[in-house]
Amino acid sequence: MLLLQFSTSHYCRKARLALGYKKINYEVANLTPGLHILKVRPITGLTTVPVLLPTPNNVKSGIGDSTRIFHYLESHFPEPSYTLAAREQNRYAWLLEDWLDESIGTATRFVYYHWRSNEGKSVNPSLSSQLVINIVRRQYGITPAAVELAKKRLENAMEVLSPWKEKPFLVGDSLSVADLAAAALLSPLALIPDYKDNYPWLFQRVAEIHEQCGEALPPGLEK
Ligand SMILES: N[C@@H](CCC(=O)N[C@@H](CS)C(=O)NCC(=O)O)C(=O)O
Repeated sequence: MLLLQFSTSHYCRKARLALGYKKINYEVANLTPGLHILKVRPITGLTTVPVLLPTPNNVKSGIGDSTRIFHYLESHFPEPSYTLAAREQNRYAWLLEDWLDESIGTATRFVYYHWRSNEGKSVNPSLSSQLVINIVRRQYGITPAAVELAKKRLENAMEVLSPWKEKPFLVGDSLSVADLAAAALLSPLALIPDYKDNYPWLFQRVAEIHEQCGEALPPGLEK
């Protein structure tokens, strides 16, 4: 199995968490942002990574979008499962997964890249890094006004994710797609002191899930 990815993408991290949770052997191919389109569009019709190739020499098997990758893995590698036994709970876990993917992962991206080009510039002040960050900001329309809206969405997300304060699972009594998606899509915030200091419970769960999935901890949480 081969995962086409950007090494720093939180959506690719989301796919890796699912692969790791299910203890599947896989290789990664790190693509160059921009040029990646030449590789992935003919396979999936999309311009985004991650893309999973269950059979690397048959590109027709390619699966684009991390949510579709979750579904594919659950149907082909059922154990260990991230489907919840109670149907209502499982439905809610997938709803959270979709919201995390479509709304919160994007909000994280806005807040993270804005921070990297301002207070967080010292993470990598090199011209090449700042150039890439500026290209990303322009590509996604990361303006100060949009960043403010993203911060509000993240504030609301902390309320929705508050079950993590009391127990290791967002829904029900076992790990679900909601836990995997949240652990990946909020992980870039671990580098931002305001988030790291205000939401210690969040990053404790993010770290626990990474450990359970055999995935290296994200920047800001390494030991
Ligand atoms: N909903 C998609 C989002 C994936 C996504 O936004 N990937 C970004 C990297 S973090 C990407 O490939 N961007 C490049 C582009 O849009 O051209 C998923 O879950 O796979």
